[in-house]
This record gives sequence, C-alpha cells and structure tokens, in this order.
Amino acid sequence: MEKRWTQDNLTSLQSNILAEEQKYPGATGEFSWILSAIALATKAIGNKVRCARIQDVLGDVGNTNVQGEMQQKLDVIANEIILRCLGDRENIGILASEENETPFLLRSSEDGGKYAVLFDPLDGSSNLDSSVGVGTIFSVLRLSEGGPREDAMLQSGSNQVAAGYVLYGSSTVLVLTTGNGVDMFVLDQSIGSFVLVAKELQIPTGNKTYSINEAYTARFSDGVQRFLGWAHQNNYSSRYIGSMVADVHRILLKGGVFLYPPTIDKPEGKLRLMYEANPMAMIIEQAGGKAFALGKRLLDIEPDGLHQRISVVLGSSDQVDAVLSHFS
Ligand code: AFP
Repeated sequence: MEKRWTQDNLTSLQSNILAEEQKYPGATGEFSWILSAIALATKAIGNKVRCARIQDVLGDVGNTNVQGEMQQKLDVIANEIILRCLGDRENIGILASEENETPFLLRSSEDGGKYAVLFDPLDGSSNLDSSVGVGTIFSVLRLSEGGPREDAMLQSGSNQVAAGYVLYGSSTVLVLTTGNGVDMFVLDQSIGSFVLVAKELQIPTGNKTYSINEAYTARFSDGVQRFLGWAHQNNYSSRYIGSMVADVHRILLKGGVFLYPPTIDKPEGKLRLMYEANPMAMIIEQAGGKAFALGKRLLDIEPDGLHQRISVVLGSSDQVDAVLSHFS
C-alpha cells in the first residue's frame, strides 16, 4: 500500500495530538501532557546519544540491572531523564522502567493518577559503542480507581491506550499509536520539534526478509528451525541489527518478520512483555501486521510480572503467517 507521507512536514507532534483530541468531545487533553513529557525526554536522550563519545558516557557502569544485564552509563542517564520528565505529570499514577526492579507508585486516581507509563529507556544500548541505532519504547495503560498498586498495572497489551518508540538513528524518529493507526514523526533539529511525516502507516506485505539472531539456530525449537530451512530454500533475505527498535522500524516501513524465539538457555525468550513486546505489538497490529508469542497473540497475554519475558514473532501479516505455519 502507498505510504501516506505528509506534504508540508509542518505539523508538530503537539498540534497533531491536540487536533486528534478535538475529535473526541469531552477529551481532557491529558494525553498531550504525557506525550509532551515523552517528547521532551526523548529529545534530551537523543542529544546524549549523539554526544556520547564526546562526553565520555559510553560503556557500562559495572552494575547489572534487574534483568541481570550489564547497565550501560547511558541506560542510567536515559532512565533518569525519563523519570524526571514524566514524574511530575499529575495524571501519571505509576511509572515503571526496565531499569528499576519495582515501579514508582506516584499518586492515586483520586489525586489524578489515571495512567501507568511503562518504558524501556534505551533499548539496544549494548550497541552504543559502535554508534548503531538505539531507541526508547513506551506503553501507556489506564489505571482503575483507587490507590496506585503494582498489580493494577499488570494488564494485557490489548488494554494499552497508547504505545510508541523513538529511534535514535541517522534521524530521530518517533512512531506513535493511540489506537487509531500509526503516525510517524521526525525530529527537525533546526526547530526542536517532532514533525509529522507519515500518517496511518501500513506494513507492506510481500517482503521475504526475516530478522533473527541466526547464530542461535541450534538452540531454537524444531518449528523455528523448520521455518529457517524453508526460508533458505525460498529466496529469503536476512537483516538483523540486534537493536529491536531499529529492526522493528525497518519492518514497519519495508515489511518482513522479526523473531526472538525461546532458546534452550532462555526458554521464556529474552524480550520483556510489558515494555518491549506489547508496545511493539500494538504498533504492528495498528499498521495491519500481526504479533505473536509462539502460540498466542501477544496482546492477549495476561502478564504475571512487570519484567516478564516473552518470545516474539511480529511483522507483516503474510510473513508472520509463513513463520507460524511451520509450527503445526
Ligand atoms: P541490549 O539493550 O542489551 O542491547 O539488548 C537489546 C535487545 O533487548 C533487543 O533490542 C534486541 O532485539 C535483542 O536484545 C538482541 O539480543 P541478541 O544479542 O541476543 O540477539
């Protein structure tokens, strides 16, 4: 399908959100508060990423995070920037991050805390030393009445009211869905604003490209190995950056399929359900694609913990179907 690129590139993220909100009588403008904080935070993070070598903030801090993974200096910086920018937005009840074991319970719904924002501040950060594209992923959930409780946030991805990511690549790109399609914005450095460049993106079909860490093949299930063997016989191409935001962004624009299946050593998969897989799954579905954990639609999975891991197969509908057909 033809992409709906905008002509003038003069609609800012902020004005686009306000225009969308005006379509709904009674809209309170609360989203614009959350999204303006996300935009501010990601502009600051993007700036840090670009200057990382100069400011000597590359490398690890010598600690592991709650996932047992080595924290990069920029993971810590990006996390602090997001916590500072979002922490004082009065409609956020809970803030939860990959980098913090427990969520920040900020305010009850009676005090205005209607939403939970979950995020991965800097996905792909182990690639930073080589200047590969990295990103911030976020998910917004509505909270039920009452005080902020951790379990109130444990909702399936189908309850997300917004999801998105910012890719810090050769340009800084913000991709957003609030459940009415997927819009794409690019940071215009000269005016300091994310400007709308494409509306209602749809993932193209017919692109026989897979994105997987193929070095793990011997540790994948028979179904994944069958798919790879079949793809080798059927003129597939392979692209894998190892930074989910960058890999998924390419698939959103060009089609294909991204897989991070379980391995013998990581039987649950590696990626995190609530702040990596769910927001990406919402974006992909809103763009006409499909997103599965092996065996189940990702957005239907009821989480059992903030940092739960899950396997992921997502992309254009035809390519996801091709993968899943090798599991029966
Ligand atoms: P880092 O944030 O530690 O770089 O991990 C990136 C990531 O979570 C995701 O962005 C990649 O798709 C995936 O891990 C890559 O994992 P492998 O290195 O095992 O392929």
